[in-house]
Amino acid sequence: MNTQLINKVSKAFSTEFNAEPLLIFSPGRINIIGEHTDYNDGFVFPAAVNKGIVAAIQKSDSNTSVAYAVDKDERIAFSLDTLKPSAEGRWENYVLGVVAEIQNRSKTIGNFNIAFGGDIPGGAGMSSSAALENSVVYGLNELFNLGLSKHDMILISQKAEHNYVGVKCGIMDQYASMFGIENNALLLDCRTVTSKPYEINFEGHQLILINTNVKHSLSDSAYNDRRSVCESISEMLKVKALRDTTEYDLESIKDKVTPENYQKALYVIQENNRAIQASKAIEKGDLKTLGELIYASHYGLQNQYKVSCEELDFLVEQAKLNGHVLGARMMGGGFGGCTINLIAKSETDSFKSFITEAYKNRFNKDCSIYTVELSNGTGIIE
Ligand code: GAF
Repeated sequence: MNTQLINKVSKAFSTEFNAEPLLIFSPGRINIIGEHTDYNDGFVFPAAVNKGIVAAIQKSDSNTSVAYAVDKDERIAFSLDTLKPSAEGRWENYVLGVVAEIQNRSKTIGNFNIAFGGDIPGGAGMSSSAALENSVVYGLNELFNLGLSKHDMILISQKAEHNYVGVKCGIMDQYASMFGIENNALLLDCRTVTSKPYEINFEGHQLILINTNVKHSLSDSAYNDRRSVCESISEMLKVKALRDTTEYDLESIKDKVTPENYQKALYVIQENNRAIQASKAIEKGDLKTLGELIYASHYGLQNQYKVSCEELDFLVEQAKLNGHVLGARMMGGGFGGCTINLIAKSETDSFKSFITEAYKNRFNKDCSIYTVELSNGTGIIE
């Protein structure tokens, strides 16, 4: 865990509020495969990582509550009786949304102060938002003895994102961040919201992330748009979600949907199958197949689901050409953020130099490269 970050947030809280806080760590996540399948009730394969949000929280005697974003040095005071979303794109919506959703469940909380900071690069697609939401709900549950289960908490976080942030996200990010297990990825069934852990120990290989350091602005509206396309096709097929259908069934309505939307639904069906196949490949230690599935996922996201961008495509194309990367793909919602790469450990250093230079030459911009450890989910920092 990042002790520097913990000390920074803890100190900022004490200085700001003159009290001793409860400290929570809530991780970000990676996703090996299964992208845009979660809101289709399908399978995803995420893992919590050792980067995330540290929140310091404590009850307050005041008649307002205060949230302090340490990294931005911004604070807001709010009344628990008159909650409403702030302007679009504001960080406080993640906090206010969680409080509002707790109240919607007829749970009572008193005033509180919270300070938080993080070490997930903004826009990296590693879900700092779910980490923040989870840290808030977890902290409030502890402070006010709300009796919420971890499942209740992730549903509250997800609803906060829907209703206060305006992104109709699935459950993957909140789940991975809350339920992560050290050294494991979780094959999550987003219908039953239950998962099976897989120990990740790739013989001689590792996962690395390459951040494009771009975040194209259409991402939130495009996300909601994809979700409604999937829902309308499910309706046409008279199924609850695309998880319940097959390529064969989809073919039967081919002339009733646009070619673009047909491809989007086809992508979801295929990606859902890839996530399951990937879990089998991992079980068998078949990294070659896993890598091929990862590349196929990217091509689907790029050409069928159309949520990639030039920078992500470039990184994947270069990884493929390089020959030592078994699999690479964009990760998360898309339109920027990171690629995830399955690479031979012995080749990592030379690949890093190669891709750094190639990216700089192509976009006149730096990419950033991270290795992450798979870690436990949201919890109290002792
Ligand atoms: C974002 C969402 F928050 C997730 O629910 C998921 O849909 C992901 O995009 C795409 O797989 O991270």
